[in-house]
Amino acid sequence: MELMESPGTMPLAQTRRRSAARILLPALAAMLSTLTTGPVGTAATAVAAPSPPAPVAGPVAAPEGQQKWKVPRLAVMPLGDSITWGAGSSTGNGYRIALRDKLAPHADTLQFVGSVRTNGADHEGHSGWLISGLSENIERWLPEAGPNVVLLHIGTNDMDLNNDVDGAPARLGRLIDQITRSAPDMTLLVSSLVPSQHAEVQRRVEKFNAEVPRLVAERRNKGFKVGYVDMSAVTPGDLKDRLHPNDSGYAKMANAFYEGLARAAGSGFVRERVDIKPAPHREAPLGDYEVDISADGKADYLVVEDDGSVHAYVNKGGDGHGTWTDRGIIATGTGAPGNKVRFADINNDGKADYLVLEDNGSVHAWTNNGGDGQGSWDDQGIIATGTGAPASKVRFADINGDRKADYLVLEDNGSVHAWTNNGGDGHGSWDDQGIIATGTGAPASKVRFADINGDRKADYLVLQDNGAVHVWTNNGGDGNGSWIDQGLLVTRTPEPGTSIRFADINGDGRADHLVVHDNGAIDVLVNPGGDGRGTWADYGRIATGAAPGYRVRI
Ligand SMILES: [Ca+2]
Ligand SMILES: [Ca+2]
Ligand SMILES: [Ca+2]
Ligand SMILES: [Ca+2]
Repeated sequence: MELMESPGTMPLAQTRRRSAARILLPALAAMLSTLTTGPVGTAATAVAAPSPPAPVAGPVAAPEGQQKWKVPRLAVMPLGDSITWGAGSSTGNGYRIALRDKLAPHADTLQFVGSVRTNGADHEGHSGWLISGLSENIERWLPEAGPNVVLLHIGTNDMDLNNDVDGAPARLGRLIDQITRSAPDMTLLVSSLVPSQHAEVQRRVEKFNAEVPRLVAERRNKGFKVGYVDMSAVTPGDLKDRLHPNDSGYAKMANAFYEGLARAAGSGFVRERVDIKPAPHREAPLGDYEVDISADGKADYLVVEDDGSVHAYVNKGGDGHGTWTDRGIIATGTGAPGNKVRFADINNDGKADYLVLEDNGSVHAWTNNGGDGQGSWDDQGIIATGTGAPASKVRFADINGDRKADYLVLEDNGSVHAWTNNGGDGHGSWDDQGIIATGTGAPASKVRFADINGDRKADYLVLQDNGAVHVWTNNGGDGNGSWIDQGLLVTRTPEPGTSIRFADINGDGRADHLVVHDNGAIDVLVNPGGDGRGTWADYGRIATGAAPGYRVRI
């Protein structure tokens, strides 16, 4: 009996918790080393709305428990940085648990939602993040989590790092606009920033805070359900360090968001269900080659998180063809973000290795000894210093059939410069083969490397707009045996929100045609063998999806 845990049936909680565990940056952790709990005073309830006037409660709200508002459903997304995460609070939950308890009597169903999972007080609080970091991710987080209320507190790191402080209000405005465009009926509460104990940072905070009510009012006047929440009840005495509230500060934040939400509900802002636009299509980084971690010749399904950690599902043939085996977390990450991670076998043991490709094209390798818990990873250090070409042009593929992935620089015009792998820097060097392909006129974004004819040498594939794949098999490459034009070998009608990849699913040594959907599901056409000219067999959906497609490597 095979494990029935296909990618589609696996919850993501484990990997997400792992992401959360890394959230405290060392610098922050150091700052938080001393406990400076302030007096827990009477929670202030200052709430100001620029317009319209508060219908439920005035500037001084009714005492807790006396507000009678009720909504059918609240799915609340706390959104921000380490202050939303809860750094500095004794529970690690910041304002979230207190707010959840206050809201519970007011909603038939109440959830806190977000990709950071913490015991029912889930959120999108990301330590150290700037306004721009939220902008890069919010259009993906919203449809994944499905909130009807977003609570936003962001900008502290921009202030602390003096990151274009003058431009910060405009960046906040753009973030607000992203949310309202994604979900016009969303209730969005934007708060001013809690203070800093650092005088210079506090000066920036005050300047930023002065702009927030205007940003909110402008959107409110256009009809969006955006409200302002004043955090001025939190004073420097409510901080545990120079940036983060202590428990009394977080209690005041909970009160302020509670009052803001009460006003929003009283205004009829809160919609039980809101339509959220699907996340925009996003492609996984290119450059992986033969992502087989188990050395059985079948490509495995890996999910790479932002922190570089890897969850593996080993391919037993795929759904309906042998299922997948959940290997759990096989790598915890190296500190490099997931978008710098690549997989390719650099040492000819059949197991894909963990590579960190820096922006300058240098490569740090950890060879695969089985992965965490099954033999670990061996740090090989820097195996390539780069060629001057940026990471965006670097692909890995075995072009000479020695089962060691080679280093390719693919120019925008499709030409390829290859360095064959002799062990890598400090392990036997690289051999410069010069330009091995001059390109076909198709841009680099359309080029894939995969072994179509099973001779172990990576072939040159070009995706056509109509879904056809043009194949040039590798006969050694230009100047070393040329390329053989095989014409169009496989065609599949293009679908929006998908990416096309090639991987050997059934272990016959020939790359198959994969459609990877934005939800991580995979449809496969299997290579008929020989020269690839037969009928590619439709295996249908071999994975139902364990993570967004751009996180999936296969
Ligand atoms: Ca495998
Ligand atoms: Ca290897
Ligand atoms: Ca090679
Ligand atoms: Ca080949």
